Amino acid sequence: MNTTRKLAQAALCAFALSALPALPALAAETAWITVGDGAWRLLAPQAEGARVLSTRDVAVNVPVQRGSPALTQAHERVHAVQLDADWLPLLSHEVHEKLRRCGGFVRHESAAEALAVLHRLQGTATPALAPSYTLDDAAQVTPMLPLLQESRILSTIQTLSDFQNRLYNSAHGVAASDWLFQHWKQLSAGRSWMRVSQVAHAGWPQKSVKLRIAGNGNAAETVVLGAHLDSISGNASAEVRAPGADDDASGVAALTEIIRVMADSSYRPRRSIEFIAYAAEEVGLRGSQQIAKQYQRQAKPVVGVLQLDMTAFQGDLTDLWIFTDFTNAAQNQFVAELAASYLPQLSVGYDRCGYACSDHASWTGRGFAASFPFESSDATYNRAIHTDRDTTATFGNQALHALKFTQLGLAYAVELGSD
Ligand code: IPO
Ligand code: ZN
Repeated sequence: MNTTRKLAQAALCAFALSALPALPALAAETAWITVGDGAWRLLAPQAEGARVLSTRDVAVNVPVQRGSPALTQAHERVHAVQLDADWLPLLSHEVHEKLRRCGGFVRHESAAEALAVLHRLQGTATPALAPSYTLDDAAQVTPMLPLLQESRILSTIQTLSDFQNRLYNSAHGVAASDWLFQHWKQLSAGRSWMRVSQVAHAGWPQKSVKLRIAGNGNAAETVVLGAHLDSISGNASAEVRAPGADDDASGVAALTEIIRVMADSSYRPRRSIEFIAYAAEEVGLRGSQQIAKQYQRQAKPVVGVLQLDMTAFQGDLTDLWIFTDFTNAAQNQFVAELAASYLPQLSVGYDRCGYACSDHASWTGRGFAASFPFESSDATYNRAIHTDRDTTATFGNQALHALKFTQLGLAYAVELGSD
C-alpha cells in the first residue's frame, strides 16, 4: 500500500477500519466528477493528482430550520474535479460517515460533460413542464392503498439482500438485475400494457430494470418512479458482502409492491408510468445519469420523478422527510399534500441532503421535476448503510416504515399518472 493511500484511509476510515477500499491500480484511469464542497474537502488533501477544473456556488432551497416547511435560499459549493478513478471508492463508501450532511458525487464521461453539468446546475429546479398537481383521483387511489402489503415488501427486501452483493460491476450485481427483470415480468404477466425491459449501460455489466405502463390517453407524458438496484460496501472486491437492505432494496421493494397492486387491479393510467431500478447509483449516479441524459436528448416529456432511496429505517418520530435542495419545490408541495390527504396520520418534515445524494439529482440536473421523500432526517439516517450490517435486522425485520413510502409512491403515481 502506498503512503498516500494509507493516509487517506487513516483520515477517512475511522468508523470502518475493517472494510478498506481496494488499492489503487497501477494503470490509472482518469475520472471526472462533480462533487459538493463538504465531500471534496475530506478527499482533497489526500487525493494526489486530483485537479479542480471549476467551482460554482449553486443556489438551493433549504428549510428555515430542520423540519419546517418554510424555505429560504442558501448556497452549495460544487466542484468539477478530474482525478484518478481509484479514489472514488473512498467517496462512495466513507464520506457519509464524516460529513454533517450526506451529499454525494456524480461521475461524468468527460471533462467537458462535468463542466457543462456544473454550469447548468440548478439547486432550485424550475422545469419546462408544469403539470397540474390537483388531487382528484381518490376514486382510483383509495381502493388500491389497502392492497399494498408490508409482508411482500419485506420479502422482496430479503430476496435482494440475500444476493452476496449487488455491485454494479460484479456477477452478483448482474444476477440481481436479472432476478428483478424476471420478477417484474411475472408480476405483470398477461397485462399487455405493462412492458418490462433491461437497460444496458456503456462501461459496466449491471443493467437497469424498467417497467413501463403505457398510458391510455396521454401516453407520451411519462411519470417516473425510481430506486437503485446496486449496493456497495467498503471492500470493492466482487465477493464483498453488501446486503443493501435499506440502501436500496427497500426502495426497489416499494416499486415492486406498487407494480404488483397495479397489475392485480388492472390499473391503466392516462399518462404513462415508468418504474426504474437504476444500476450503478453508488458509484456516482451513473445509471440514472445515462438514462436522464437519454430522455433529455429525446425530449421525452417526463412530468415528474419520485426517488425512493432508503425507506425502511425510521430514524426519528417524523415519518416522511422531504429534501428541499436539488428537488422541485412545486412537486415537493404536491408530495406533502398527497401525504396529508391519503396518509393523514403521518408527520412530514423537511431537510437538506447535499449535492447528488441520490438519483433524483440526475433528473434535476437535466431539467426535470424531481422529489425525494426519505426515511429520516439527515441527522438520524441509518448509519449501517454501505456496510455488511445493512440487513433487515437493522430495522427489526419488518417493513412498516417502507410501507408508508410505498403508499405515498402509489398515490403519487396515480394522481400524476391519471391526467
Ligand atoms: C443517503 C441519502 C440521504 C441521506 I441525509 C443519507 C444517505 C443515501 C445516499 N447517500 C446513498 O448512499 N444512496 O445510495
Ligand atoms: Zn447508498
